[in-house]
Amino acid sequence: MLTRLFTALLLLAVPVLGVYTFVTAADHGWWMQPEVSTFGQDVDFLFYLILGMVTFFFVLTEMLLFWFVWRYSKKDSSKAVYTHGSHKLEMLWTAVPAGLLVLIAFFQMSTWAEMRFKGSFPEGEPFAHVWASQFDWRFQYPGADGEFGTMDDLESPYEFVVPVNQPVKFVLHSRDVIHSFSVPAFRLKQDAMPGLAIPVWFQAEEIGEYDLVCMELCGWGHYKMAGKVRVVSEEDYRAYMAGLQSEFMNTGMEG
Ligand SMILES: [Cu+2]
Repeated sequence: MLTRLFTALLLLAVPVLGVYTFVTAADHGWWMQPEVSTFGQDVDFLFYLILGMVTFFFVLTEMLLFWFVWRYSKKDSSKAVYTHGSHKLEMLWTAVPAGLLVLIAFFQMSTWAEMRFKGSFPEGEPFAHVWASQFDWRFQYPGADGEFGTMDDLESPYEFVVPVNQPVKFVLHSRDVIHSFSVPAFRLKQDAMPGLAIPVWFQAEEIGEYDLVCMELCGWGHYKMAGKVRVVSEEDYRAYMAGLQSEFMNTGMEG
């Protein structure tokens, strides 16, 4: 009986501690970084919607487990009911998750369209090509002629510099295996696939430095495949490009 009581209390502790950790996570710095992109709020809304559903059913099932173990922890002469299943119950627990999935599918449509549909992409040439390889990120800019694949292309490793409040479209590539370009503060994640050129876009709304991490286990050095996205003012962006340009020219002359 004691073990059953202990088990019951343990089952009670799991949801209580789970919810407590969730509620106090932000105070401990365990929560998500604040979002700073135009679609960040929409992604967060979907995240909280799904988290709410999951939390509800998690707490409900844990409480039921607790209640049954507690209720039947006494040793008495009552007999358990033997059942071959219930058609009604099976219908119910198929229909409810199916309904919830349809609900999620409905709510996510506009966000998905905004982030991934071709029609939502900013017009014009891409801003940069981003190359992932074991184990770094390289950012290729078009240089003074505004065209990619020419002699004056500029390249910088690890640091992606973009202007604030402007849509930034880039093309994502991989030189070897599957990587994933992820900037948590932008709520943006896209796999880089060898052989594919994948267009991606975002618009950052706050000046600052944000972590860029590889979100696909890509080999022994995956953990250090980190970079920065530096969001700067229009002026600073131009100055950065000019700096990159002169660095490129100088290296050319000395080399
Ligand atoms: Cu990687």
